[in-house]
Amino acid sequence: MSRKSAAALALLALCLALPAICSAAGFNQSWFVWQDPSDAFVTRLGKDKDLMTTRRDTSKDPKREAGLVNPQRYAFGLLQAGFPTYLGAPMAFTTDDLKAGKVDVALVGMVVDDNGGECWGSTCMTGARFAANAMRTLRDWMNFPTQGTDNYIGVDYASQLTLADYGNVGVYYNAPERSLEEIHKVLSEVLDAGAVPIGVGGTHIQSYAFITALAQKYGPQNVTLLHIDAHHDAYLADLGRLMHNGNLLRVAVEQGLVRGRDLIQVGLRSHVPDAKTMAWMRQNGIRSHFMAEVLGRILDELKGRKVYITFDMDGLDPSTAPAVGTQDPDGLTATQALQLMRAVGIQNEVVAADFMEYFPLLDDGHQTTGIMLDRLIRALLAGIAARKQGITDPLYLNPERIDHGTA
Ligand SMILES: *[C@@H]1O[C@H](CO)[C@@H](O)[C@H](O)[C@H]1NC(C)=O
Ligand SMILES: *[C@@H]1O[C@H](CO)[C@@H](O)[C@H](O)[C@H]1NC(C)=O
Ligand SMILES: [Mn+2]
Repeated sequence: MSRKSAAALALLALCLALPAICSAAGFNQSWFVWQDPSDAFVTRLGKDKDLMTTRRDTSKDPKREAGLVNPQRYAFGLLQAGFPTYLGAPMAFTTDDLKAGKVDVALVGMVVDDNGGECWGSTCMTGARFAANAMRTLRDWMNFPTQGTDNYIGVDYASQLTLADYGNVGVYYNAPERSLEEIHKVLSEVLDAGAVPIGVGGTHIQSYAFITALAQKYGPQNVTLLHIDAHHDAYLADLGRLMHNGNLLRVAVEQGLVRGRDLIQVGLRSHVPDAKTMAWMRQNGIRSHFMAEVLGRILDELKGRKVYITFDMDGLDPSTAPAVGTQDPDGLTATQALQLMRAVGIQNEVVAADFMEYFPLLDDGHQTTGIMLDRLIRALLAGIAARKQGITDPLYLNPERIDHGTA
């Protein structure tokens, strides 16, 4: 069998298994690079290969109208009571729920971790899979879901935006790349409803599924990536994997999903990239902002673009975010990162975001990193809400919050 007809057969098989993917306009099978049928990794999958992602039979569930389901018992909605959801948000289970609920932002848990204890599914550090649920049960007594007012721009995002918790995405054992197909599907459900997905996790490899889902919705190379990270994640080395959390952006550029010049990186530092990788990054026009010039030109570069923010928590300084797999000193401060989230939310149409590589098992007793992650999401929501209210200056400060309200 020729390679071409083998690929066509594989596509046919995939369409039979996942018709939603193949019927979707704008989807290109070759984005899923790991599905090369000549690769033993793919053909080794047994008859139960889709068990982890087969959807539950809901035909016997009580009938209900599509819409949001609020699992909170108490009006004040303190997160430690009732049932844990992101920011105390109501739950949605399907695209129809998101549509009927007119949801602006859907939070999605990303539970793919290190590859069963091997290195390079994520870092050699395991535990990022716990981030998705840990953020629902954060011990943070300032974390009132009913009081979502940003302290800089004075916008009450809790009343301006309709949020939903869209649950976690399924995961395959020992096959993180396969999990990306399911993540792609779930994110597409959110995007189809016109909502902005915000992912919480989890290994950074999962952001590749954000990129494919956005390419399906907006066309490839039509969304700008704002990538906040200590590391460039464009490693030339595959390390024996088709994809890992250090090379996903190189694969995305190579597959034509993102143009190098639409990849804007912030916070790079550490002992990488090496000269060869740096040359590849320059050839592809990637705009990398090292800590040496952070925040200087980023807002200008982003002007007028549709933006997907992918935030690796190790972009922050370890004193701000100790619970990451790959600590690197000299990172973004809390103030810099929160200002960036607010400003981009105001200036740009943010079409997706994720906050990745949080390792709750490595966090301190105060959950310093988890609380930081929570505040990053809130700052972004405040920016999005401010934009909705008509605020246009990315560096806007509410006059009531400065100069004793006399400004
Ligand atoms: C990119 O977006 C523009 C404007 O929405 C659209 O006209 C164009 O077809 C898109 N490109 C692709 C490759 O889909
Ligand atoms: C699908 O993507 C590949 C690269 O990943 C590209 O070579 C090919 O032209 C694309 N096909 C279509 C129909 O867009
Ligand atoms: Mn990363």
